[in-house]
Amino acid sequence: MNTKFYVDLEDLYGAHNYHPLDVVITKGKGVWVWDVNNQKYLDFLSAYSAVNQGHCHPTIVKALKNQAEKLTLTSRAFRNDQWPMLAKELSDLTGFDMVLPMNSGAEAVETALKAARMWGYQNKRIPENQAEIIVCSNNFHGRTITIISFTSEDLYKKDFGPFTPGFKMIPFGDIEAFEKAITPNTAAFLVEPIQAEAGIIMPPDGYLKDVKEVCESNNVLMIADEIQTGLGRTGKLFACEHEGVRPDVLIIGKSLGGGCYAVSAVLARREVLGLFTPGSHGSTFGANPLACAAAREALKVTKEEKMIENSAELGDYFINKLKTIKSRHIQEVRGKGLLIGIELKPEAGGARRFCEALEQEGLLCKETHENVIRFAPPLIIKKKELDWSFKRIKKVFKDLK
Ligand code: IF1
Repeated sequence: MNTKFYVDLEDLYGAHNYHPLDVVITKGKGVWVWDVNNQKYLDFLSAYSAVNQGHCHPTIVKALKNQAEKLTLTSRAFRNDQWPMLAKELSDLTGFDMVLPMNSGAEAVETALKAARMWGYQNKRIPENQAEIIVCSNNFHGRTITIISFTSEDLYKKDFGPFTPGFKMIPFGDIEAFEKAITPNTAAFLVEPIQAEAGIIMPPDGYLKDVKEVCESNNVLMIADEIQTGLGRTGKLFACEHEGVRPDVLIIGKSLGGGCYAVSAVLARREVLGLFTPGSHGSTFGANPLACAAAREALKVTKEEKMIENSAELGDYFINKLKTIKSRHIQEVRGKGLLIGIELKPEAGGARRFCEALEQEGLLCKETHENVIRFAPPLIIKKKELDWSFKRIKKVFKDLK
């Protein structure tokens, strides 16, 4: 079966809420994937950082298989023997007291927002239904109606109203705007330590530290969405650590499932997550044994195989190498660890054509917005594979007029 067969089938029966590159992948191993024509590509996106540990990581697959043959789903009506282990291991790894497990990233964000509002009412005595949560412009936190209620991107919200009230938007990186936006009814500030979807936007130095201080002095919770930046992507376990900051509430997802399964979680102190009572929140699949087995092994190999160190070291190496490319198309190369963006000049003709050219060279990347090419290979990538990729990137910048 060739590519066209699958593309036509997908376009006929599948909703068109995406515009994927026309490469039909059928197999993956480590940093490599193969399409239905047996063409081999290096995956330079890692499913938006959900495949940090590489495709079909052998011990994660093994953990999944073993668990699948034993027990897959109990719901939370009963207990299972995997969830308590994952909860403890996550707490040990991160230092947070408690964990609330969900499945998708958006669900975990929703959970964090609920936790923050509940904390606001019960702890801060905010009058009923008056809680405010501050967010940043150009944020990306998911696709539910509440989450798109506070997006600044029209495309994400057009025709999906009416929207959820209770959110206030300020510019990312502007600490004064944040201080000004706080009222006695402010429960929390929700922020990505690096705005990935917005184009790998880094905040000014010291921003997260200032945010944490302002939160503390105003009794406002700092919620960090590390769904994409967490678990090693930026060269630290969490991107907030680059500034020595521990948020009050931390949201993780994506590669928590080891690229095999949808697993997300909210982590916080007992004072916050301890407010949930039976019936106040839940999910049929949250903390299911398969998810927990995958996540446990995903965390284990992330640590044991030194993926975080690799991300820091090779990220630095690669960013510096990319900066040596001399091209009139390039505005800026920026990033942390293996979360890297090349911003093109407005007149470069858009990032999409560069991604299509890179695909021809065997490198799968994705544009973000008009003008940024995003590079986010699995964290297990080796120096020689980055050198291989660099050659192709350099060639594409030379070839494209
Ligand atoms: C898509 C983007 C990346 C996220 C942060 C929450 C979520 C995401 C910081 C929601 C999800 C994904 C969603 C996916 C594409 C991808 C994405 F371009 F859309 F923004 F990675 F940059 N917080 N990001 O990055 O997690 O519910 O999807 O599990 O929507 O196509 P989810």
